[in-house]
Amino acid sequence: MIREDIERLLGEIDALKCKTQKEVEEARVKFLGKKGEVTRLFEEFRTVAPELKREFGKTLNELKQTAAAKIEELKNAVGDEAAASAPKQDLSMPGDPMPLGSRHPVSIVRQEIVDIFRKFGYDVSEGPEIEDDYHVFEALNFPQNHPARDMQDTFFVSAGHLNPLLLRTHTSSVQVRTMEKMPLPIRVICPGRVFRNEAISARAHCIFHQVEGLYVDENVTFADLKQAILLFAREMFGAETEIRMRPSYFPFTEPSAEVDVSCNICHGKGCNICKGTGWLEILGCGMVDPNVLEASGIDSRKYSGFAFGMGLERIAMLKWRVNDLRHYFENDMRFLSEFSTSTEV
Ligand code: 2U9
Repeated sequence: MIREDIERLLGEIDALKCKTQKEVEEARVKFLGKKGEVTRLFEEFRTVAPELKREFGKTLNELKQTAAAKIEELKNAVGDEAAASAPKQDLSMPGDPMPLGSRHPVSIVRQEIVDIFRKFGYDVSEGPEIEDDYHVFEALNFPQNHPARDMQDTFFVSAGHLNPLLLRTHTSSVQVRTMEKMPLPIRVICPGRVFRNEAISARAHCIFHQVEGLYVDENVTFADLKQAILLFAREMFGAETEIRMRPSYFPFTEPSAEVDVSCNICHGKGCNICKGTGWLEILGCGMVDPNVLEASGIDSRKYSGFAFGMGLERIAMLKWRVNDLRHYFENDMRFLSEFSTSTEV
């Protein structure tokens, strides 16, 4: 009885054909599953007379191995059939092109300014956005009662002690750190993000970007400052550009000035960008106050310096005639994709 069953099953297994993985699995269950035919024969084997056990044991094991091998063979073959019937792919076809992004207008302007000053021999330095009161205010000659030191104007990270931590309100702190650790002469520009506690509007934001510059050496004069700013303005806004300086006040420079460039839209005739004046304000500057040099350990009788600072959003607004500062922070793709330039990678 068991002998006939083994022979019948060997014939069935040999003739087995499957088209799908599902059919292979059904065949596996039929022969080798817990209640499958081969498994059932192993149970029947227990009742075989002892003198026949050796012979049947061997053939039963062979049957099990044959079934397992056949199932494995079918599993692989059916897999191949599925792959063969899959749609043909041409792997040499070019991929779908990915649209190139464009650089943010503030990054474009920063890069232009950095490139100009590098050409003039300036190093570039960056520093921490979370700073201490000393490097943002104290070392820069801000009096104790200056409004910038107020919670209304500055974001404090920690308060209640002598040198609280705060979000820097200008990148001048990077120049202070440069003066503390670098040998003279110093020629450095410091691009970076700054924070002021301002209500957000078309003309003000609580975050913006600056590039500040500092030059300290023996015999640095206001004439050097004026020439540096003129050369910068002509590189940045065109060779015909003129500058004018108006007296101003900053705690860290004396004397101080605000700088306008001639309007390159109306060339002095007066337009709505320059509000009919023929001039556009682009930066502030001045001779570094001797107190500021001394605070960082520089002898103000031997050395002098000039410094300047500009807001990048403002320069970008003039360059592309953007009328609302908030566009720079909203990441609206319709706005950002206007600024593709040849400098992109
Ligand atoms: C040191 C000494 C002096 C940096 C300067 C300005 C003038 C200035 C404003 C422009 C527009 C800030 O972004 S803005 O609001 N900046 O007018 N900044 S002089 O003077 C320094 C810096 C560092 C050690």
